Amino acid sequence: MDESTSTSRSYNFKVVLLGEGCVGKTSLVLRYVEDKFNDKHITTLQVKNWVKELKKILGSDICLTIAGNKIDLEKQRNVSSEEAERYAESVGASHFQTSAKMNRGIEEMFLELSHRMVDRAREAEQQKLASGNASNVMVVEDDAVTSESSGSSRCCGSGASS
Ligand SMILES: Nc1nc2c(ncn2[C@@H]2O[C@H](COP(=O)(O)OP(=O)(O)O)[C@@H](O)[C@H]2O)c(=O)[nH]1
Ligand SMILES: [Mg+2]
Repeated sequence: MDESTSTSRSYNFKVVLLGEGCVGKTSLVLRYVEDKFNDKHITTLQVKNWVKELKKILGSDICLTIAGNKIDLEKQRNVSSEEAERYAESVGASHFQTSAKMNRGIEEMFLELSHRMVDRAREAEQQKLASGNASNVMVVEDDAVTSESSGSSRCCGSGASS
């Protein structure tokens, strides 16, 4: 069987968890990867406007999931699930309610995310094949040196003029 159509094909994806400090990012990963929960907090960087930033850097070629964590603390809820749902939809993200402490929603969240990432990777492969691009050909642009020193004229202008 052709490797690209085989179901045993494996992919590697990078998953980034963003959010304010103390929301439970580390706890979600710890629960998912090691099935553990720790009450102690390990400080990590605060990230503001994260969806905007992420899209600015990576474009729209990303799979977004929003986790409303700590649902075991429902009484202290700050954002209604309707509001969270609406926001998620507006940025094209999936939305899950989770609890790293009680182990709720985490398996489902990462599974759904994995499915979307694999689907997207397959689509990208199909498009590549359809457009006739050989996937093992890498295009290297080498005009960076000339454009660096010549200011406004980008190419062909730095040598002798005829
Ligand atoms: N009650 C409750 N506490 C949680 C949950 N997830 C994380 N925490 C606690 O929230 C604090 C911050 O968690 P942490 O994973 O370090 O947050 P991070 O800064 O986003 O990585 C820690 O004290 C965790 O024990 C949860 O689902 N429920
Ligand atoms: Mg952390």
